Amino acid sequence: MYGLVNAAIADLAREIGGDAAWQAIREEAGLVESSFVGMTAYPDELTYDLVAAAGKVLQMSQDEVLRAFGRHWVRYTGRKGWGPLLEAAGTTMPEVLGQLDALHCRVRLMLPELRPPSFRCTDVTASSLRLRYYSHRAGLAPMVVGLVEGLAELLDVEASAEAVDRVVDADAECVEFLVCYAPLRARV
Ligand code: 1MF
Repeated sequence: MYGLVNAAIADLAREIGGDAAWQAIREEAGLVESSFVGMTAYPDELTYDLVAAAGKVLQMSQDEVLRAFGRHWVRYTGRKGWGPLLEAAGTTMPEVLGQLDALHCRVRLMLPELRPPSFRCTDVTASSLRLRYYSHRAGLAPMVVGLVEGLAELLDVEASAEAVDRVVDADAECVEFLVCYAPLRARV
């Protein structure tokens, strides 16, 4: 994945456990690099190794690391200048979630090696929707729960996501989430 992802993991680790924790994670993952170039593509294995090492060092389960990472990703990319990209996607949960593929298309114009997941919304009501997540990568679904929580923070609404169905392949994954959010108010 692009270096921005690994840099966000490093930033999260430092936020939780300080620089000592990040150095321990680097060592545990056998990482040679001391920093990442945001727009350079790194092997996915590196990211998986970092998540595993972070779990060990920070004494969190893989699911907890992935969920914390998802939440952090929205904050971190916002801080790094990508906030407007997300803000342009909409102002409500269903709007933003429905625009994620278009958003990734735009990023892909700059980063041809991007392999973004695909998100599809169905059964949209004023307070819930079903979100299908199709990924080229296996095992990252807990991250989506955090991404939804991060978006909720950004949009200043209450929201939650819970996996309700999944189909897993060796190298791909499709998970359906039930996403609940504070009821949308009719616009005046
Ligand atoms: O293939 C990739 O390298 C890749 C990297 C990041 C694919 C997707 C993503 C973003 N995605 C991370 C989890 C992927 C899990 C999976 O593969 O199943 C999160 C997608 C997402 C979901 C909900 C809400 C917001 C989301 O992300 C918004 C977003 C997406 C991409 C970027 C920023 C915000 C982005 C921006 C610049 C990048 C890379 C990604 O790289 C640069 C470019 C120029 C200068 C510096 C960095």
